Amino acid sequence: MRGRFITFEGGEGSGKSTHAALLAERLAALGLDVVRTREPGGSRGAEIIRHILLSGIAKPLGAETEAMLFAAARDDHVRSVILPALASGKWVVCDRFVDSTRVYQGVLGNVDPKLIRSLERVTVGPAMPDLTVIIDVPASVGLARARRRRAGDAADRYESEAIDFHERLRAAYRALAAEEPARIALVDGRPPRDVVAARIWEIVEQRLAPGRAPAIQGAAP
Ligand code: Z5A
Repeated sequence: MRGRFITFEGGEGSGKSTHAALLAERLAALGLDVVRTREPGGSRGAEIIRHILLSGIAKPLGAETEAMLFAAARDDHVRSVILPALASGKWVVCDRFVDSTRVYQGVLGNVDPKLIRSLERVTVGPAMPDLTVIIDVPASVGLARARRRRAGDAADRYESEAIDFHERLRAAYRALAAEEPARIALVDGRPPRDVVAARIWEIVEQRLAPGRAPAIQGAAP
């Protein structure tokens, strides 16, 4: 039986990595075999492209080229990690996926929606997420968390964008959630971590019933 595919989305510092890790642990505690991964990256080839993208050296080439680089990374990740895991019944929890391209390159970067859709068709194919959790926080909250976490290290290519960029990003994610309520759940990321984690777990239970999924033999009880 095919495993389930859950993605986390949201702005910088919203808590995606934190909650992807907590959810993966909780699913594993049920005896499910879970692969936790991220984008850009998650596979050998995609991690090389991640380095190029987050360093900012591709920014002068324009949003269209960046969209194609994210797509190239996704193609490698989907084929070499996500689809094989799902096919063997594993659950996959991924920090960012296709909605990041829709929002960052599509909405914020003004890349032609036709190109975004074509890239999606080629790279995602049958790997559309069963559930996407968008963690919603005001830009000021997310950026403050990200700043605290990096404690003096340099801001990356996206964190150094102006606050207005991050507010537009938030609005674009909220619009996506309204467009696709069957796949996407919007979760308020402002409360304390355990409150947000409990809300996410409630959504996962309601929509995907992990307790009734067959555990993979040999996985932890
Ligand atoms: N990108 C793109 O443009 N197009 C694409 O197709 C894809 C990506 C796939 C990846 O950056 C960048 O690539 C991303 C979009 C672009 N850029 N941005 N922005 P990344 O992977 O380096 O960074 P990120 O994805 O933005 O993640 P992040 O900055 O690491 O944030 P996060 O994962 O959402 O947050 P976190 O690490 O879980 O939490 C941040 C801190 O807040 C941390 O210290 C936590 O302990 C704390 N935290 C978490 N939750 C709470 C609560 N509830 N209360 C208080 N503190 C909390």
